[in-house]
Amino acid sequence: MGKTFSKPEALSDAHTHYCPGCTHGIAHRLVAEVIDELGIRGRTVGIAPVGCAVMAYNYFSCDFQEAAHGRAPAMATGMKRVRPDLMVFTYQGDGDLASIGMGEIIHAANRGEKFTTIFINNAIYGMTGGQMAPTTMPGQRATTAPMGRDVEKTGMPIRMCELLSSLATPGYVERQTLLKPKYINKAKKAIKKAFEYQEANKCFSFVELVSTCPTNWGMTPQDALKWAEETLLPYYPLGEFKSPE
Ligand SMILES: Cc1ncc(C[n+]2csc(CCOP(=O)(O)OP(=O)(O)O)c2C)c(N)n1
Ligand code: SF4
Repeated sequence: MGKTFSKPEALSDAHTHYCPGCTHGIAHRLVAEVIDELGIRGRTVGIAPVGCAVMAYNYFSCDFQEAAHGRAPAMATGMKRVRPDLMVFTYQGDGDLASIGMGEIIHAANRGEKFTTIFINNAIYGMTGGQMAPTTMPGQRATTAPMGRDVEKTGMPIRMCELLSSLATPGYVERQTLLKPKYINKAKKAIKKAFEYQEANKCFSFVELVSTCPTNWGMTPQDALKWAEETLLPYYPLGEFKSPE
């Protein structure tokens, strides 16, 4: 009997620690499928964030490094400059990338560093228990905003794709989501494109994936998908924001 479904080689046999309904696992799988399809596992290095994906190095079966909080783009810069033959990607949450590491990502993108960033936007700090992130929606409750995000005091949520695509340096910037199969297919295409631009030595490449955190949103996995589609997608529109072509 033919095999119709299997685990990508670029994923290890480890069971993940992600909560039920969390989309980190889907994002891992898509990245691993792309690594397999491009045949680059032996020369790919991932850089894990601080956040729920901190143990990504256990879940992928390619080389991995762990960066200090928000510093993955700096580590990727060094690695890619010293070994341009490697395929280097960072995998970062919104607290890690858009708050603590905001300076790192803006400057790496503006320098046009030729690595790929996978940005998981779940509108909250997941690992540490649901604090407000720069991406938290107006009125969305967080442990540090128990009455909901007050935009008078904290400003509006930061849209990373819009921000990065405003830089004059050429780059590839796309936002997709993992909320439904139809979106997941598009997310994989974007991830593949990002790796292909890196392989062609074209530009910095950035894929944002609008994701869920049912645990810290205080929702069931089903309600989290619905809430994200109704609330996050109108504010975080999907599509390609910038391409080097
Ligand atoms: C400099 C620094 N600040 C804060 C922390 C604590 N910390 C660890 S994980 C985390 C939240 C990460 O959230 P996010 O990046 O959104 O990823 P998620 O867990 O949601 O996937 C924080 C604040 C830290 N380790 N180092
Ligand atoms: S806390 Fe949120 S982001 Fe972290 S594993 Fe659980 S659902 Fe996923």
